Amino acid sequence: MSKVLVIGACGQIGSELVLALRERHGNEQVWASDIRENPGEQLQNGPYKALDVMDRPAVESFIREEGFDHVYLLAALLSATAEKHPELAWKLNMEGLFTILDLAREGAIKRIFWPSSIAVFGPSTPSDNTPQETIMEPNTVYGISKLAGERWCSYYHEKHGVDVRSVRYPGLISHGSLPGGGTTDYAVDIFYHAKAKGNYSCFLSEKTALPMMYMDDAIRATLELMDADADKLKVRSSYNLSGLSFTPEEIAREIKKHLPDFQITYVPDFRQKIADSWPASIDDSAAREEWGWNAHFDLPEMVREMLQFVDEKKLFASENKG
Ligand code: AKB
Repeated sequence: MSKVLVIGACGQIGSELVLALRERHGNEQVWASDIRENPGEQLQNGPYKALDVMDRPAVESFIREEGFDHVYLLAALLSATAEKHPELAWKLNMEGLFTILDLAREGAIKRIFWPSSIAVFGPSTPSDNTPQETIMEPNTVYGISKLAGERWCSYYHEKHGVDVRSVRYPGLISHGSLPGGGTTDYAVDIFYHAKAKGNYSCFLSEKTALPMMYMDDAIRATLELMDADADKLKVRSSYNLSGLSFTPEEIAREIKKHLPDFQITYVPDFRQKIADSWPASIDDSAAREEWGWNAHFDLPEMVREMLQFVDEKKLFASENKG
């Protein structure tokens, strides 16, 4: 049984990953950590530490004191928020990574998971079935930080033998928590609005195809990669990962099969330009060949589950908070 730390545990991925890890390793073995003082109800079933990932001395002394086998470093500013706060995004997305890579180099952590994103690709990347290795010229702050992070992961692995593993997550769709600052958030938002109000004003245009994935698949991918034999893994930057690919128009059509009165309108904002710079679909054959990756959820199944489980009261609660 491994002792595990998840940094950024209160976010969209973290809140579900912690629960999955606690089921595997036991609640007491899996520490959740985030900048918030209190983790909220969902993560109360195990230990929690309030930590600012940019406070290197605090992170170092906590990890050295507790001693962790595996650290999942999820804290980051996503693409849309990062464009509004470029300096903070660069600082947050890079500093925590260096702290964790250095601790692993010194032997204080055995294995790291650090997420990259389809944002590492840019307008000059081939957009359909984007290969694992291709032109990478991201033009967003978030994408630049993720690409730099990938290069550092690969460097620490080659030079210092650090066992760091990563996937390039597509847009993630889940019902556990509301989205937070991404360009692909529309594909989560749409379900809350469909259930609560019967209509949705989409900030991307109807034909914008993007790679997406249902959270169950994303959690499984993360755990499978962390379980894989180290000698099978040839990619130590980050693996392409594919689940679904659809446009706002296509997901709206699927939702209408369940909610025939649902209406969608399109009012693209600054996030359209970010989305236009990203691939439409991803070739994940390296992940399939090297560690047996295979997505399970298709669009109809994902939409069915989301409409079943999304709690639209969360939307009203977040609107009332302002
Ligand atoms: C975002 O939209 O910023 C993220 C991502 C694709 O990494 N969901």
